[in-house]
Amino acid sequence: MALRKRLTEEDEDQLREWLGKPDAGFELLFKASTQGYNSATFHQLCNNKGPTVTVAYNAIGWVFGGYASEPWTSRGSYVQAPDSFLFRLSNANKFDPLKIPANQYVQNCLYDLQDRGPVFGGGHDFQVFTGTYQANNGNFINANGSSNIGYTYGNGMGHNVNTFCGGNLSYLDVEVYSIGKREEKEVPIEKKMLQEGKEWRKVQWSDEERERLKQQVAGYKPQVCSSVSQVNVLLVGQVGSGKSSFFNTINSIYKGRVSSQAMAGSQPHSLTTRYRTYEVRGERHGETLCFRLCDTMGLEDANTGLDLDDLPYLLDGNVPDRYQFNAAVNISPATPGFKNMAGMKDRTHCVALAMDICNISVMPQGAMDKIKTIYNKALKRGIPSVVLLTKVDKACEFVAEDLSTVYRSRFILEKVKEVSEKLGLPEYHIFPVQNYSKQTSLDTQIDILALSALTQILGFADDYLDEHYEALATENLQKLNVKE
Ligand SMILES: Nc1nc2c(ncn2[C@@H]2O[C@H](COP(=O)(O)OP(=O)(O)OP(=O)(O)O)[C@@H](O)[C@H]2O)c(=O)[nH]1
Ligand SMILES: [Mg+2]
Repeated sequence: MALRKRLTEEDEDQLREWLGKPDAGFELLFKASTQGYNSATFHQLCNNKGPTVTVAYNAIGWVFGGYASEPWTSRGSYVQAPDSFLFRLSNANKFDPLKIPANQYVQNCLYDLQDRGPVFGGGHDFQVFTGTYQANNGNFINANGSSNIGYTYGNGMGHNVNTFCGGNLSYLDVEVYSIGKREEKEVPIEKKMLQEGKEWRKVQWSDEERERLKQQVAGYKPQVCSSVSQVNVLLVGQVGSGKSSFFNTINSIYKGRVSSQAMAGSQPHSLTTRYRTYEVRGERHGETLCFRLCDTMGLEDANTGLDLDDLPYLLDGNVPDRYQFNAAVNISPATPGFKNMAGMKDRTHCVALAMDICNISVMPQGAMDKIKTIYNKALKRGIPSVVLLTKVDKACEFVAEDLSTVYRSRFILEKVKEVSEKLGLPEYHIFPVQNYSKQTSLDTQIDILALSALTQILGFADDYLDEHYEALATENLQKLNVKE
């Protein structure tokens, strides 16, 4: 069974620095908490392995130990190893790391006896343990360790058992590492970034750009026909994918504060149970902007959630605002408020499929199939679809810290490609976004990303109107109503 290292990456870096070996790797040879505080086992596993590092972890969270520049071999004597040193690594008290060199009686640097664990120094400056104690598996153990700094190590430097290990030799663990070549670790894709300047989409991250996009969206008017004064964007997607939050994000931008008009939150079942056709008011004159964001109940795996049989009516604009979704009864012309005479102005002009970026790869096939079905139903009507890839802040640490790195993230790029492939949707219809979720004030970068997505959505809605100009002119919608 592979032993699990307790030594942190940060502490390894510190040891590399002290050793002057940036390429040093630390291979765990012996771990007392699982193999026992057993001197014979220590020698069996650590003898003749070259220089070693012994690291102790005590009951008050201090990490300390010694570097043996010569190998252990059970010589039965002291060993001259002047490059050896004792050390204290970062610890619970956040002291600076400390290196205590061998500066006196260097012929006594190591005491290499078969019936003792590692012993450093002629005064037994640090005797890690002696004899045999059982494995303590995460409990603390007093294994007869002792420390008497200042004989071989740190002579005249003022160090003692308190500065070395907080005066505590009750161990959580003791580990011994050999020093080899550092393994090239595979960097997980979540941490891979493209170089600056190599973004896969170009965005200007400035207040001016936010303002420009904001004005562009506020000034948007459907191009083709005066009968459509607002385009309808249908938000659909799995429960919790961020549909309502996307509306809240756009609404916040124009309200000038983080707003939560649409209920958003994490629940096993959809928090949104009513169909809502949200409008957004412009900041300056309070005029209604020329789009509606139509929020729906979330898709679920089983027979709950949005029923795909209701979808044609949503696409065709038959469903009244505030319609209460009902798992037991599908929408039909008998539904109260059903808009029988739905015209071009009522229809969906663009479908926005909200998908949580962290779920893409683990999404059950059934859920992906539902999204595909929605996309295909829209496609049959000629309605364009986009994907809002939400929660990008949860996908990568560096994106969480600085959203302007979103187009340098390989992980996000990979997800865009994955979604594009799974749905058969071009990549330029897929928009990574971060919705307001925990922020209390507006954020330029969040706004730029959301507004960029929205300007594209409005453009696609215009394309749809352009394409169906003829039907629009005659309101001959019959051929557009596929009802499937
Ligand atoms: N960190 C983060 N959280 C988000 C983001 N978008 C949404 N959330 C959170 O995810 C949860 C679900 O968001 P909602 O907007 O309610 O999702 P929904 O798709 O409307 O869900 P239902 O109405 O239940 O189907 C909420 O707790 C949001 O705050 C995002 O981009 N980043
Ligand atoms: Mg919702």
